[in-house]
Amino acid sequence: MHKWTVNEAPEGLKVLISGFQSWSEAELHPLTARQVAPAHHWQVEQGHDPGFAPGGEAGVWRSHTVLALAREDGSGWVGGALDATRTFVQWEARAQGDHVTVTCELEGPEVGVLWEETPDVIATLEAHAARLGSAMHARTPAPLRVWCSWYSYYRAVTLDAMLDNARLAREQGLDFDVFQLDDGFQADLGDWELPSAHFGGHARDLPERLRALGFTPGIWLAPFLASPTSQLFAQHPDWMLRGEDGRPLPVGQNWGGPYHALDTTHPEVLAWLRNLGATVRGWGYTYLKIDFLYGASLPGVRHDPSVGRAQAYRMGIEAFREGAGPDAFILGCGAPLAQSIGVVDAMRTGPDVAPIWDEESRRVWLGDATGPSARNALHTALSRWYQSAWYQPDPDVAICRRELSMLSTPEREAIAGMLDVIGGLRASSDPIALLNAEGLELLRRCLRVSTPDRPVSLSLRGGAAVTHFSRGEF
Ligand code: 9PG
Repeated sequence: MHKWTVNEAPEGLKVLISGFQSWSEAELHPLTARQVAPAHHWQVEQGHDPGFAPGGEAGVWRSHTVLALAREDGSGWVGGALDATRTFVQWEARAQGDHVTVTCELEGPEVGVLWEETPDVIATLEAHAARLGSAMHARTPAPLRVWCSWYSYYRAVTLDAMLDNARLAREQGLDFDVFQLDDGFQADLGDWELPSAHFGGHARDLPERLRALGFTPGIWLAPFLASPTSQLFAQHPDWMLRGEDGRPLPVGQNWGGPYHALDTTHPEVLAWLRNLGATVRGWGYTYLKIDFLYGASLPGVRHDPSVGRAQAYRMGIEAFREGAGPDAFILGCGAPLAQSIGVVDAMRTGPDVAPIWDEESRRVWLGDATGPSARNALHTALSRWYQSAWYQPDPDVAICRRELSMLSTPEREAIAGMLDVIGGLRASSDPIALLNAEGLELLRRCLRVSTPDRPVSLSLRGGAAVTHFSRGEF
């Protein structure tokens, strides 16, 4: 463990944190405030690191890979790491009377860590992020413009809905590069090759038809998950990550119940993952959104106990990449962030957007800022601006429709502004037929690719911390 003392009154400092995985909170906060800690264990598994969960004590802040302390004038301290391939780098800042104690724990092989005082926190954090990105051979291809089925059709997506939207997008001259099928086409979690009853076809029937319309076919998978009702689970119960009691570990609650994760230290699991990557490529998909990746990185009992959990995770995504091929465009989601550098092309850097601005009851009263909402998505992705050196950031979809949405015009505009500032992937899920002239105009604006902006200051206002970007405030 590394330890430093910052001789500075905690009251004048802000802390910038970035949580474990895509959906975990990243935000600027007053150091003396309390980091939210989730009330339910399933919220810990799905949005936080159970091995390094937020403490929930006032003045104690936990962050993965990087952590910064900032004074009002923009000076302060930045912590970073020189490598995170097989190691979780876990930072904690603790306000203690007239000073702050900062610690950094490494879970996995030893890597270099840096703790630097700086006149310019923003520039130093960017420099740390850039150094880590180049050390880990970050892939940062050109950003893509993606239509994704999730945020309007959810699990009820059909083959016909995909094709109808692709045709309409073409007719309207909307500049999407990719049409991506999300969750709902498959019979069960893990049984990717069996279609669901409602989908109206097989996922392999889609790519050729999308290509004929001029779009790159994309598909969603949760390659590390298996539902207890799946054939995968029935056939290979020994492939699951286990608890101390020897039973397959539940790694979250969704799809109507608990689900399990594959043990990516098992050689048969790695072979199965390679085969899965190759199979969906064989169906004609070259854009692969791989989701719920955190499952393979949770604490648990593994086939090879000598492999740490960060390394186990890395072995899993590397196996999938090998099968998919070097030219597939891979978007990670629900994924440990820095440990994915060099394997993924793009990464979701926040929780899901939803057609509501804020779910305050979950965020404030249940202590969980990882839930779907426009507010959470926007705050989190903006607070990770420097991660554009690690992969192409995906701040999630714009919502331009007025129907099936509780967002006001300024809220829809705020999401559009955030996409512009982040300059990463551009995505939408709006059914094209629901867009009126104003919606189409906003969507066209959201699909215009920009270069990432830099924040101009990290400051405190009325007790709340805000990150100011040069092209707008959120
Ligand atoms: C498909 C979706 C979409 C979406 C992903 C991810 O904690 N949860 O229960 C939880 C459920 C869904 C979710 C995130 C968290 O969304 O981010 O884009 O692909 O899966 O199921």
